[in-house]
Amino acid sequence: MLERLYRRRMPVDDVISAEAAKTLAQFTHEIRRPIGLVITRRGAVQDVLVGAGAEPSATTLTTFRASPRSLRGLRLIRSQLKDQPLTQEDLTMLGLLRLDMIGILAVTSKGEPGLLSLAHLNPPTPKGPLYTVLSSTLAHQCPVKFETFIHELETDLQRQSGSHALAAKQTAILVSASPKSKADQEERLVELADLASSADLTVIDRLVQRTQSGHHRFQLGSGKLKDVLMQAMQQGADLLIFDQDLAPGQLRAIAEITDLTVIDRTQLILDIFAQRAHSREGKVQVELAQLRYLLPRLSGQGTSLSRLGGGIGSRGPGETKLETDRRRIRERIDYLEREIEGFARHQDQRRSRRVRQAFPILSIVGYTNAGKSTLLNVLTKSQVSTAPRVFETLDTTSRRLHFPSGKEAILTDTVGFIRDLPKDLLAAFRTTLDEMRDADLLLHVVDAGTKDLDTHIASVETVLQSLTLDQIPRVLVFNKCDQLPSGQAETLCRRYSAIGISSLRQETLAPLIQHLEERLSALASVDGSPKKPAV
Ligand SMILES: Nc1nc2c(ncn2[C@@H]2O[C@H](COP(=O)(O)OP(=O)(O)OP(=O)(O)O)[C@@H](O)[C@H]2O)c(=O)[nH]1
Ligand SMILES: [Mg+2]
Repeated sequence: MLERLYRRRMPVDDVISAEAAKTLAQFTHEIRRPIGLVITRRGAVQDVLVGAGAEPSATTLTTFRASPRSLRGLRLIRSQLKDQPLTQEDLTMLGLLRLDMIGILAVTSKGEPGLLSLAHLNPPTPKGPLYTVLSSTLAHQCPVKFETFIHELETDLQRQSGSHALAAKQTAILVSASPKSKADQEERLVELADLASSADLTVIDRLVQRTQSGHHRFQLGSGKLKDVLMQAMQQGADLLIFDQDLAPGQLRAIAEITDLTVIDRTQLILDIFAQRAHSREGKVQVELAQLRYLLPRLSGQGTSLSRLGGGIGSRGPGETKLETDRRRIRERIDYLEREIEGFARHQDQRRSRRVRQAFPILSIVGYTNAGKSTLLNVLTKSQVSTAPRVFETLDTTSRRLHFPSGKEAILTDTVGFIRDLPKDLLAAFRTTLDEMRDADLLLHVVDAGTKDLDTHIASVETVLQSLTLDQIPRVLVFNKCDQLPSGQAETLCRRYSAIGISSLRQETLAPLIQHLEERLSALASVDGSPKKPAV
């Protein structure tokens, strides 16, 4: 019986043809249940959904994908036995699925088509309403010329997004949902915003939600999540970034209800690493971490693979490989692991060469953006790239350091740390981080001006411990002291037993250089190691 609904193609300018409305009303009357018609722009019925609970979803409609800048190309007209207006749920569905239109057709007690209520989305604006509800009319008197109408609406949508396109940057909304206090969460979002801008994204909004613990399905309640998604759509955001790690199941559940790209902090960090990796070793390590992250998140059918795998902009060395299936990903992981073992062997040879050179080794470690590379540059007159963004450096650089006394040492700079460093990334960067094992002394560089001084210090300590590098003697160096009010740097340094410097000002470095030389001499005389005669 329902086949009759499928067979007929409607004129493209009818929201629903008088004939289809009649058939729909008749069937609804007979089976006493609502029926939904999913209709394409060409007027064909793509799907018939029977029953009150039957709803289309982002995954069932994947043949028609929608972006924040376009509509889905499908409209939903649902019959209803009672004469009721469009509900909030209908309007949420309109927004989340980016349907061309949603409509409710009331069915009279005689089984004839009654009033038709329609709603459509508006072009995104920061404050304006997301949708417009049109006044109801009888189905055959509906004044909307559908094809013309939808063409104009899409033109408006694209014009709106034109301004975004000029900026050539993707836009993101940051979301935090956890039982922690709002203040704590907001503070973490400051760092997430740094990460986002470091990935070349423009952050257009931040949303914080204090949850009871245990929103297992979506990280936050489903009603709230839908609100957040609707806001994101309204503002024309390209992606939503959660500060909390999303479990594979959560990501899948979210992908069911929206086309919007939703990622978590870990994936953002992986994406930044992918953008920054230049050396072969760096690229391999990042790809390995990306694939390990991806593997448990494949949904099986692979439909959402491209949406999850590509990260923000489908960038990175793993990009094309991410389209392959699970087995091939496993093989690739094995292959990359072997390649990394090769790097490790090569590294051993490099190391033993350096040890033969018999210079003491100083390794700079610290939170990302603390000024590590700047310090290496100024101490060794080098030109390692520095930038006011996180994870500028991924590879290890070693340079000769000449002390005023004429003695020499090797100074190395490497990848920075961050709190909750993704464990896959830490594991993948083992070979890079292992270079620090040879250090005689670690220079722990801290941005003295940061508000989260203690968190930064503790995060670095945690990473050092997890790499079992915490046995190596350490010097705490407070950098960027030029940014502190006078006197404060001294107080801080005293409190933490640190040495204060500003890497941008050569003249502030003398005490540090002197301290390093003394420490190295002391170390050499303590262990009496013949391999470090230079100091
Ligand atoms: N005001 C001030 N800025 C500094 C100082 N040292 C470094 N910077 C700036 O801080 C930013 C980060 O410096 P980098 O040397 O790239 O930091 P990093 O620790 O190597 O960062 P990653 O490699 O990303 O982990 C750059 O914009 C530097 O110019 C300093 O002493 N004072
Ligand atoms: Mg650096």
